[in-house]
This record gives sequence, C-alpha cells and structure tokens, in this order.
Amino acid sequence: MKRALKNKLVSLSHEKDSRLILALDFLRAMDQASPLMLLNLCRSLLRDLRNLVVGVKIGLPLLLSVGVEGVKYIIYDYGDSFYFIADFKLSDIPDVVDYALGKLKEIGFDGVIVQLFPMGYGGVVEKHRNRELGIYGVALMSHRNGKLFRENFDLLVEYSLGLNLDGIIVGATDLESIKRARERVGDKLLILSPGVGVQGAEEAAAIRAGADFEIVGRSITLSLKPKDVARRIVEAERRALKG
Ligand code: O7M
Repeated sequence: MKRALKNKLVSLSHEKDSRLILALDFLRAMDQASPLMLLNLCRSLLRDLRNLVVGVKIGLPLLLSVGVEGVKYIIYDYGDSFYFIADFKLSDIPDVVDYALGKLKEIGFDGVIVQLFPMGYGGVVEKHRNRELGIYGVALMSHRNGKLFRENFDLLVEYSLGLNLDGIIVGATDLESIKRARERVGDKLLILSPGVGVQGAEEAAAIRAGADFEIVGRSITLSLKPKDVARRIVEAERRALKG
C-alpha cells in the first residue's frame, strides 16, 4: 500500500493499524427511529469504533434517513477520525458527475465512488483529484449474476489505471479477481473490497488475496456488540497481513 501516502485513508490506516471501512447503511431499529435518534445512534457507533475503523462509507440508506444536514453533522463531528466516502455510485454524464463531486466535497466527503462503465470521466477525475477528492471506481460488484461486470472486468481495471484513480472496488466474494486486479495494478491503485460477512465472504480473505481495505456493513452495524465484531475483523486482517 505504497500509493498515495498523502491520502488521508492510508495515513489513518497506518495510525490505527486497521484495514476496515465501515458501510454505514443500516442501523438496528432504523425503521422506527426518528432522524435525530438515528443521528445519535450513528454518533455513538462511530465513537465506539473510532480506534478500529479507518473509513466510513455513506450511501443512500443513511442519506435518505438523516438527510444532507444529518450527514454533514456526522462528518463535522468525526471528520478528523475517519475517511468519509460518499457512495452514490455516480454514473451520469460527465457534467452532472462534475457537479455532484463538487457538492459532495462541500458536504465534507474525502472520497467518492463512481461507476466506470459510462466512461468519459477523464477531465472530471483530474479536476477533482486536484482538489483533493479521492475517487474510487467500481470494477467488480459483490452480488451474484453481475455478468456484465465480470465480462468487462479487465477493461474496467485498465480504464481505472488510465484515469489515475485513487482506487477500485472489487467484491470480496471473488478472491481470484482481487488477485488478478492486484497483479495488474501493482501499487498504483488501492483495492477496496465489500461483501464480507452478510454477503458471504470470509473476514480477512480479501486482504489475503491482495485487497488494501475491506468494507463491512451489516455484520457490524446490526450487531448487538458492534465493537467486538469490528475488533475481531481488524485482528483477523492484522494476522492476514503478517502472513
Ligand atoms: O457488509 P454489507 O453487505 O452490509 O454492506 C456492503 C456495503 O458495500 C454496502 O454499502 C454496499 O453498497 C457496498 N458494496 C457492495 O456490497 N457490493 C459491491 O459490489 C460494491 C459495494 C460498494 O461499496 O461499492 C462502492
């Protein structure tokens, strides 16, 4: 993980000795809780996980529950402790993606996820990376039947290299593809890998296969003991890195 040593994600990872990114999508009792209660739940979860988790990925489930102001509030409170990633898997025309990236940076996000298949994002990526927004592209999704991703995986990885992204997403449910991506990108791109736990991938297996970070959501956020689960995953990842 030599790349982008200036990247906040990488420096927090070194500081905390952790490769864990939390997907903050679903919380226990989410359907019954008011936005304010949810915000308090998020804040206490993040307080508990501060020393274990490096990044926090926020997508539509949380945004639609607490609103933009709520998300801003979370980032305002915890921006020094975590690398915040906006996961709206942007996939529009470059002008719209350009606008969205600017707004997401204003909200306080450190990084954003884009889909790569629309292509044409060269100028947009360069502009926003120069403004210190990390950009990560989806190369292979973790769910079953993602046939088009599978068929175009090599192309998407090549495209990511050409764009000089900060990193790519490769599902932890396909370890061979992680190995293949790592061989191809070397240390030029970070590899972030979701699908651990609820979706079936084993803890730390993606790290062993060559991913830099594992993204984990429900196994932690829906647990009665989120800190214990996070600690167990981080310890498994540390063991995997030591070989
Ligand atoms: O651990 P989970 O299954 O509760 O959550 C996984 C998270 O990773 C959730 O936020 C998904 O949106 C995300 N994710 C996938 O599960 N699969 C993918 O292929 C890609 C992502 C992702 O993070 O894309 C950026």
